[in-house]
Amino acid sequence: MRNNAAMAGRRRVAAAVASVAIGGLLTVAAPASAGVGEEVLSPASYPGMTTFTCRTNAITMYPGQNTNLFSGTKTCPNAEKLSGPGDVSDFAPGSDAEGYVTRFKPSMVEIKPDGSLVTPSVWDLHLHHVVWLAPTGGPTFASGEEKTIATMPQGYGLKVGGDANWGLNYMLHNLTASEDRQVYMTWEIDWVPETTPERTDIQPTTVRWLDVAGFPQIYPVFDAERGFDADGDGKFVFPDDVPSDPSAPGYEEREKISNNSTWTLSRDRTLLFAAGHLHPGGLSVDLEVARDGLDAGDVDGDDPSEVRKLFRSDAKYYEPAGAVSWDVSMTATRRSWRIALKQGDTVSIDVTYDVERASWYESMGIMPLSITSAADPAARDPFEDAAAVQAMYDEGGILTHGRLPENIDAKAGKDRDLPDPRKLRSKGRRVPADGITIDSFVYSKGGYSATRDFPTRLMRPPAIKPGATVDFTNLDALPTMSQNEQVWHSITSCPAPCNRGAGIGYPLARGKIKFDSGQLGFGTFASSGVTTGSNEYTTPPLTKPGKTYTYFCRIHPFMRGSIRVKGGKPKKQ
Ligand SMILES: [Cu+2]
Repeated sequence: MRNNAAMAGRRRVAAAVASVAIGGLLTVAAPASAGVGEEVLSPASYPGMTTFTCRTNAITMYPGQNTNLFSGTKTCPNAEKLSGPGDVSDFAPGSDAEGYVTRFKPSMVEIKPDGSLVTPSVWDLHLHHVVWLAPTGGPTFASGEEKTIATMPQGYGLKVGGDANWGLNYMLHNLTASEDRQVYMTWEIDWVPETTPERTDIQPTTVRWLDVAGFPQIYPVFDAERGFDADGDGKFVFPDDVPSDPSAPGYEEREKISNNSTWTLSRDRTLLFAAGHLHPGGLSVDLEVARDGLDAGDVDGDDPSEVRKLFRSDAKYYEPAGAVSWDVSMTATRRSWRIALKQGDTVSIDVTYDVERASWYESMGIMPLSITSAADPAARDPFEDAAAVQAMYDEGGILTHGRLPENIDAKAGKDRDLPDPRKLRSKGRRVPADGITIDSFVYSKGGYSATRDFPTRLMRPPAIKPGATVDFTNLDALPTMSQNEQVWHSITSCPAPCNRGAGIGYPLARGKIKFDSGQLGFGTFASSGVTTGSNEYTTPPLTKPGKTYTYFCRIHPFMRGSIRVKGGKPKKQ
């Protein structure tokens, strides 16, 4: 069954190599505050409100892991009080206490060998996504790297039992080959206990989850690639820009479009809070509503006068390079934002990616809406009071927190003093007849790690004839291995020299010839959509004589390789 005793040994070597890349783990320092004068959303407050931290039990991070997993949790496991009059007994096993969650702040910490807790950097370990599935069913709170804080407006909260059972869907990501590390997923909540008689100062909310690429996909992603912008504006809007012509670029994304990007209301509702989630390259998540009127059509939104914009959740990128990293916060709706909708209205979202600078694979576009059935006098109807709703839209959103030190992509693009692969001699090296393998986080031949002092002789590009394709086999993921033992890698083209430090913002997927293998491996259950279900991949033809093509692994971006096209006549296609 396990053929990986030797594999584990080889991994340890790779881990040693990778530890060079991840040296200086504790270097994160900047405060997690908003910039000077930067406005952030303030939480509501109530008599009896208490702030707790909650966390999972320890979760082991495997070398290179990127699995999509499910488990159970509670409202506030391992609760500790931070402030307020309450106590942790509300969350004890068997507790029949009920209350309202009015603020939810997610994160993840690493348990260091000395027991201290450190929030890991995004280029090392990251919380790629976590979704809390409410006891009543359905996704409710969620987080990606941007760690948006869900804060309900004054007068509203999610009502739940203190000892209620929740589900947890999480994808934690180890960008390195390091082993034997453990993390907690953490969440801080503002908790307002229910009283007898019941409180009148707070109304229950529910969450409606909008997802452009969700159900039936369990791993709700699509690709936003260079060239998908049919109008050449550098932006790809999903799902609106997905072509219906099978020959047009991006048509293959059509099958990823989910009905969950829209929601038709079965009764009147008020929208209270919204914030978008997207990935690097993403610019905004947009929310609008359609109401059918007295026009010829019978489809919601078939007449522009029947559509109103409700909110744009903007990605605020802090790093100078812009929309290429996880150094981002999302705007949420302001406290005054209240939208009254009617039965039959259809709300929908779309997400916009910048596809001019790079291709963005496995991208998301999600916006959970907090809603209530209670009548709110401050709510405005987008059709009966269009000016008021337009004003809310024009005012724009507000951040829920400032720049997070752990999201600063400190390693990306740093000079590692590696030679330019284009300038290295091949010295008679050829791509082997059976192709290039990936073994212990290294592409052989011509593979290198973006670490200082990587041996130049190993970096020499192997050669192929013009127009040839190259086969890759990922030996770190064999069908005989369990999911935790596998390491999924991609082969993704990057522009030469592709020899600088690894991070989310470097390298970028924008090689001269566009290719990406997807994650090579054999994921099971919720991870089956994460991998390609194969550990083999063949590149498109590499055409230009004299050119050196570079590539990297999107999952472990310190992994690089190059191939040179050399000699011979171009191969007939
Ligand atoms: Cu990899």
